[in-house]
Amino acid sequence: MIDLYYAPTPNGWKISIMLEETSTPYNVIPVNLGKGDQFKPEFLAISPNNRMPAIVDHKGPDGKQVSVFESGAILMYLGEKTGKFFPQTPVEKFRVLEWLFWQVGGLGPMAGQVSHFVNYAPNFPGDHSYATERYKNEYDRLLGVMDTVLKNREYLAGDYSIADMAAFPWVLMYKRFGVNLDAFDNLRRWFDVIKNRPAVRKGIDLGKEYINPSANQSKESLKMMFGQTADSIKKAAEEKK
Ligand SMILES: N[C@@H](CCC(=O)N[C@@H](CS)C(=O)NCC(=O)O)C(=O)O
Repeated sequence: MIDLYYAPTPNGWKISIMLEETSTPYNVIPVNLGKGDQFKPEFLAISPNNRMPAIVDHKGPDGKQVSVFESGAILMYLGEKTGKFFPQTPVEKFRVLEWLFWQVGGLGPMAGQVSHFVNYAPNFPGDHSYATERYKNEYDRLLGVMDTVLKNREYLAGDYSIADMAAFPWVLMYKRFGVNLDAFDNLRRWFDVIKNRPAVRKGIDLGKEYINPSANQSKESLKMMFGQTADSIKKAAEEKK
């Protein structure tokens, strides 16, 4: 059995989708980010970056327990464990890895910044227009990269793979970022096909009941999420002991 440390956000959905796609049995351990569960010492022992998702596989390689943090690493782990959606032949494997790394190093962080400046920064004083525009443009550029590639391929790396599962949740959020997909016909086709996969729908629905938008915008939550420093994490972890 796999324990999934989870909150219903794009990074969490990548893993719930993969677990559903591969019919892997799992047990959800909710991580309430607005309440600071990510600073609990027992969580930091698994995920030292105080971010979810993370997993613990009680029957890892050689039957031993293993934990994995970082969504890209978790997708690779599950792909290797199940033998699904992550081809192991050299050329196909690196096609998938190109797009997986593109997502975890580019699309995810840039979309995360769009989300921050569109949805959260207005709670803080100052003019955020330069940063908002900068990240919206970069998100748009990255959507354009996908659209171009998807002109000649059904999925990012050829066949449906962990690379698509990584990218999809960050496209799913486009409306919340004040963006539309009108200029991207190929991306739209890809998006609609993936959105209608039953396992994707199940993965995205996981933990819907934990979403509490007003709690996310409370003063305490905002400070918890966006006021983090090395020192504040140490203090929060001490308090959670
Ligand atoms: N690079 C990480 C990013 C994970 C991440 O940013 N998770 C967010 C939620 S989407 C989180 O746990 N935030 C907690 C916090 O900011 O304290 C991954 O891909 O797993």
